[in-house]
Amino acid sequence: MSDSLILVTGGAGFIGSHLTDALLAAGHRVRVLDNFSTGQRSNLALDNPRLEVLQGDVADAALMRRAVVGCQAVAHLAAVASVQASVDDPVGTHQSNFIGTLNLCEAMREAGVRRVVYASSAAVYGNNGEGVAVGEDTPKAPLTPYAVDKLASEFYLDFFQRQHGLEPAIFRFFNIFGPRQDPSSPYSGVISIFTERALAGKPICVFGDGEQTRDFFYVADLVPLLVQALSAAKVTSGAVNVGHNQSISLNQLLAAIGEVLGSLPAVTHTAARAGDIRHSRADNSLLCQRFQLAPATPLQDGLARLLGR
Ligand code: NAD
Ligand code: UD2
Repeated sequence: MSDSLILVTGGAGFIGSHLTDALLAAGHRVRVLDNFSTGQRSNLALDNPRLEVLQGDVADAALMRRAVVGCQAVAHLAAVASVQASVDDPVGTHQSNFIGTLNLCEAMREAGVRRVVYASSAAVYGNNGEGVAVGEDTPKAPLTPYAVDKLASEFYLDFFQRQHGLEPAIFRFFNIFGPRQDPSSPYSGVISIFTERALAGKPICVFGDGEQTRDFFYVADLVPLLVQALSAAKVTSGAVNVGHNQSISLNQLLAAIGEVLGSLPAVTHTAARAGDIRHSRADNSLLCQRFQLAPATPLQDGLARLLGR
């Protein structure tokens, strides 16, 4: 399928733009559909003749019908990725995070496009499985509109698979990090915030004692998994966690940033975020079983690339 056309919704965003680069490098044609709410044109190789950009909204059903025409497969990454934004505006984010998925399913059914890779989230587990490696069968506890829409999207993809032969490959991302992750909101990924502030010599604020842990996953390790799912001969139903089954505390993260840069700005501590998950780690045995997982980029190396060292 090397020169086939792939639709990447949210392709101008952090993860979507890395996927788009990889697909173009592999010889594919890529159609990016993005409303540029958080995505940037500067993330895209706009001079590549194999790249087509559609500016618009996944909530626009007619646009979605046009967007899938001629596509071999779709990577559906467009979403309001901020959990806090979904809490502040559940109705608005629902248009992007749920109606967008439903529009895509209908458009794919009509056009006879089957394969779709979907970006779900560890948020579907809520606080369940906290402190252990969370397996995919862990009872779901979506605690925010963001998580509810992700889980509902998963269920709809499953329905379209059973009813209409759609081929969804659903990934539940844990904490992805790397270049192009937008650090501008207080709710941006912690690594994007800490590294931006460290580079600028601005104080870093840790919420709580810094002993909370996350399973950080470098974006360049994620992209080949998405590419495999787009092109595999068949997909197996059921969502798959994306993590390394490794716990890194924020204090360890800060030490690693300090090592890469040679120094750190002042680090202050404030109250832990209300409802913050203390420990989040993926059981990734299903991921390892279903996909070729290259050795993890060590945190230090990912940080060095992000920090331009
Ligand atoms: P991002 O904000 O950089 O990318 C999202 C992209 O979608 C942006 O380019 C944005 O402009 C676009 N978009 C948003 N709403 C849209 C709409 N209604 N119509 C068209 N385009 C729209 O975020 P990201 O971190 O790259 O996230 C990509 C996907 O992965 C999202 O679905 C997110 O929920 C999911 N995810 C990310 C993480 C993570 O750690 N980054 C974790 C779990 C899940
Ligand atoms: C991540 C995802 C979220 C959802 C959730 C599911 C991101 C940005 N968020 O939330 O979408 O999928 O996982 O469980 O990927 N922190 C600080 N200082 C800061 C910013 C953050 O101490 O300036 C702390 C924060 O309180 C938390 C940790 O860093 O303990 C990680 O925060 P995060 O927002 O990067 O990610 P998380 O796991 O809360």
